[in-house]
Amino acid sequence: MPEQYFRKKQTINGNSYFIYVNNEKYGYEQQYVRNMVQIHGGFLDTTMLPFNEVGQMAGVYQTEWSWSPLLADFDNDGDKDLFITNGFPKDLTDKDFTNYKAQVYGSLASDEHMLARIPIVKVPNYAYENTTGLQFVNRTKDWGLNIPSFSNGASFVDLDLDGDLDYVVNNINDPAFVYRNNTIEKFKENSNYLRINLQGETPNVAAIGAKVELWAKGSYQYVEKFLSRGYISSVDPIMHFGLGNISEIDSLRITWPSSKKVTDLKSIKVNQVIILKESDAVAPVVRPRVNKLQKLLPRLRISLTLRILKMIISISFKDRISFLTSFLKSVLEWPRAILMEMARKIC
Ligand SMILES: [Ca+2]
Ligand SMILES: [Ca+2]
Ligand SMILES: [Ca+2]
Repeated sequence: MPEQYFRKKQTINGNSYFIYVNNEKYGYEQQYVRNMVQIHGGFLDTTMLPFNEVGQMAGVYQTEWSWSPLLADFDNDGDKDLFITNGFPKDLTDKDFTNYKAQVYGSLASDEHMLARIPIVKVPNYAYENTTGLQFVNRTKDWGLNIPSFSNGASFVDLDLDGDLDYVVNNINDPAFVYRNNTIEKFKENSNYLRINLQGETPNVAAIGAKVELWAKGSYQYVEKFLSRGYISSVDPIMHFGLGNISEIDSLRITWPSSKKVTDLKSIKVNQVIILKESDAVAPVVRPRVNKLQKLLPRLRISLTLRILKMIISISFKDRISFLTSFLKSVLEWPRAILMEMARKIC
């Protein structure tokens, strides 16, 4: 979806009232033409919770016809920023064009005539700085991306090996962009980093799917190694962690994808590239799983007993009978797992 009001009206169809009503009636979600950001809702025990769509809250929902969204820590402050490529040499979604085509193509106008009249969308790509984890501010001009282009594939990689991620963009009908990142040069004291070169065992020598967890001064970063990103593109195989002004990493854990072995490191110096091999990893120490229900039950029993006694003391005899009846009814509606566990404890 375009950012400008005029272009929104130029490219987005009006909504049909009947389609809107029928979507509601038959349980379909309404369709919105804009970028979506789906946040994983986490797990409740082993059940995966629904995703939450936060594109508008994140402030990244309108970036024109977009191709490669790349999340990486470009300013080395510990959170992932977002770069998005866009552009369309022949914009077939333009409503003026589609209306014109419907009137003349096939009867009055030739292919050549129509092709020459398809509008172009040569607009700058977008750069967003992550400010609060889930919210972003537009840094397109500040970070030098304000150049109109037809951009598709893109990649981040530390080309000059100085510790910040540079940015390469493929363009149609123009030379590629190669952006040098000046973060380290300008803000050396607050741009610490750690880069990790994972070497897996055959056949997964690139350790695709490895999980890396990093703890440093109360902060936590988690990355899974996958190189295919954005639109038909691959990114730097060396994993990059920005660390701001943190001078030492407390601990680091790599969980290797093939063997499920782990590598644990403590007190790691920043501003370096470390090479880690799956052949040096060890089997993880398995800790007994704490049953949440077992932890909850004693508290639940005490709380319930106190509440029931308080209620019984404070009401009349007639009301006590009524209360106990309704209480027993409500107990029968508790989750089966809790009832079974309580019955097992009593027996
Ligand atoms: Ca950042
Ligand atoms: Ca660099
Ligand atoms: Ca640099």
